[in-house]
Formats: sequence, C-alpha cells, structure tokens
Amino acid sequence: MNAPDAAVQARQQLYRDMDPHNLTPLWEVLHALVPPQPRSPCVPAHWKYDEVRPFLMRAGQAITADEAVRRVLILENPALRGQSAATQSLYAGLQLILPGEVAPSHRHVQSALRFIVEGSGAYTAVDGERTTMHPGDFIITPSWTFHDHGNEADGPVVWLDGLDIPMVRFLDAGFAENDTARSQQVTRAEGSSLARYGHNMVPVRHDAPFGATSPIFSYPYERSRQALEQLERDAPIDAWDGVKLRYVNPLTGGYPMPTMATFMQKLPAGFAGKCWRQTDGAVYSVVEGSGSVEVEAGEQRWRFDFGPRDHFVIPSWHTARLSSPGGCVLFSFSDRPVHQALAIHREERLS
Ligand code: GTQ
Repeated sequence: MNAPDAAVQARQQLYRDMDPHNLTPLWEVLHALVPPQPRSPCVPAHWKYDEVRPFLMRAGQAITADEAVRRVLILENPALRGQSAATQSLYAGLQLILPGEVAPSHRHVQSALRFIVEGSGAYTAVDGERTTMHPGDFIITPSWTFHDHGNEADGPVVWLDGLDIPMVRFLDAGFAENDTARSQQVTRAEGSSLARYGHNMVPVRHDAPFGATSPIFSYPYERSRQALEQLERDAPIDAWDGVKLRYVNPLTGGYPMPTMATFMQKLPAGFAGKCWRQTDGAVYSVVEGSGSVEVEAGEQRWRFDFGPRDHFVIPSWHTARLSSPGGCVLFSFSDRPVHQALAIHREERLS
C-alpha cells in the first residue's frame, strides 16, 4: 500500500526534523531489525594451509614473537574485513612461534582456545602449569589467567587461536594486563590438571579453579582420536555429522568455556553427509584427511575442497553438508554456549 505523495512528504519532513534529536522511525527498519530468519553479514570462507603457511613463515622473519607479543595472522571473514573477526562473534587466527622464542605472559578477559596445527614441542603455560603441544591437541586459556607461550623444540609450531574477542568487544567488557615476568613461574608438574580432572574422577574437595571454565587445560589429540576411531568401528554413523563428540568441562558436563563450544568429528571414508543449519557460526580446522563442504544461503552457493590444516567458516543459518571420499578428522568451535544460555539456539537437520 503506497501512501499518497503528500503523506510521504510529511513523513520525510518528520524524519528530517527529528534527526538532529537522534530520533529515527522504527517502521522504516523493522523488517531488517527483526528479520524472519538470520541473515548473517558474514560469508563462508576457506583458508588453504598451503597458501597461508608462506605468509606465516614470512611473518616469522618480519617480526619476533617478543616484539609482536602474539605473532598471529588473523583469519578475517572476507565480508568483515577490518573487524578482526571470523564470524560476528568469533575471532580466529594462526599463531607462529619459532624455536627459542617466548610470547610474553599476559592476561585478559577474553577466553582463548588453541588448536595445534603444525609442529610439536612448544608449550603454553597457565596458572603455573605448562602443557606441551602436539598436533590435534585442544588447549584452553581461561578468562583472566596469565598465559605465556614458548618454543623449546627445534621447529616452528603453529596453532589456531580461537577467542571470543568480538563478543567481549560487543559487551564493552574487555580488560587486559601484562605480567611482571616474561614467562610465568612453573609451580605444578605438567599433566597435573589432566590427572586431577581428566580421568572421570575429580579431587574429593575440589573447587572450580577457573570458575566457569574447564579445569583441564589440555585435551590431548591421542585420546580424542581413539574415541572417534572406536565409535566409527562400533557405533552407528550419524548421517549429518559422521562421528562427532563435543569437549566437556568435567565439573559441569557443559562446554569447556562459557563462550565457546568445541567439537571433534571423524567422517568415515565415503561419507556423504546430509544438510543442516544452525544459528551458531562455526570455525573448522582440518586435522587429517580431506573432503569438501558445500554451503548454501538463499541463491548463493559455495564449495570448498579442504585438506589437512585448512580452515573454513560456516556462518549462522547457512545450510551446509560435509563429504569425504577418503575420510577425515575435523575440529571445530562455535558460539553455541551463548546461544544456549540465551535460549535462542536453533538447529535444523534437513534431509
Ligand atoms: O595468545 O594471548 O590470537 O591475546 C589474539 C589475542 C592470541 C594470546 C590471539 C591474544 C592471544
């Protein structure tokens, strides 16, 4: 229904007159503000490791870890350039640490996860405990804990950093500070957090040392992979996910971090998955093998053929399906805990 010219003009005049008072009419924007379904401004994206790695190694020559504080190439969503974001709510980057280097100790409100992509023998230290990195390990830096990274091995080590930076920025809740020491003092033996909390047992008079974050800060790949392998052999394969497990905080059964969920899945050889969509946007890291992901939103379609150490993003409410002729293992993280805490999470499994 079109308003008569005079009415249209009166409205335009009204908008102009109220504009200096910082007022604007809802009815002109309502459809966009409260859309019938999510329309994420971010797009599916794929970073091939073969293309990223040379830039990482050049960064290794261009700046030291100490100078950079964190030598990271940010995986920026092509539709969100300049925002340091992989999705509207998640940050992702690839961090490089060379032999002998230290990334100095600091802490911040933002939670971080590390997923080891290449190399072994670097460490991250949290709360006086170091953990040695191996490809496929999932390591947590809880909110507001001092952490430093170092490499005492003889080759470069690269890991995926996943942080809730955009969420904390949205909430204007970011605090950070440097430690007084470059590397924190080691006060506990390596593996003690896993021994305390990682064997389906917990200390009798335990507390939650990191609040809402898991007290285990390294989830070794060896164990995750073993579980997936056994399930691939002995249990039904899910038509959408293959064999997929989520990481847990053993004290709560919930996600390991309050803002980010993490998952690992194995697609058996010959897997051709069904389509799904979910409101949580997700970042994937390919651990082993290769495959493809097809993504669809409205009229647009994407297809990424991925291999080991590649990364890709599936944004909110984009329809996706995974396939893998030869089989593969995928790690992923998303903002699902926030959706669920707000009781707005939706997922649809399509046929
Ligand atoms: O390792 O502390 O990729 O503070 C971005 C911000 C890594 C870190 C990032 C950070 C870190």
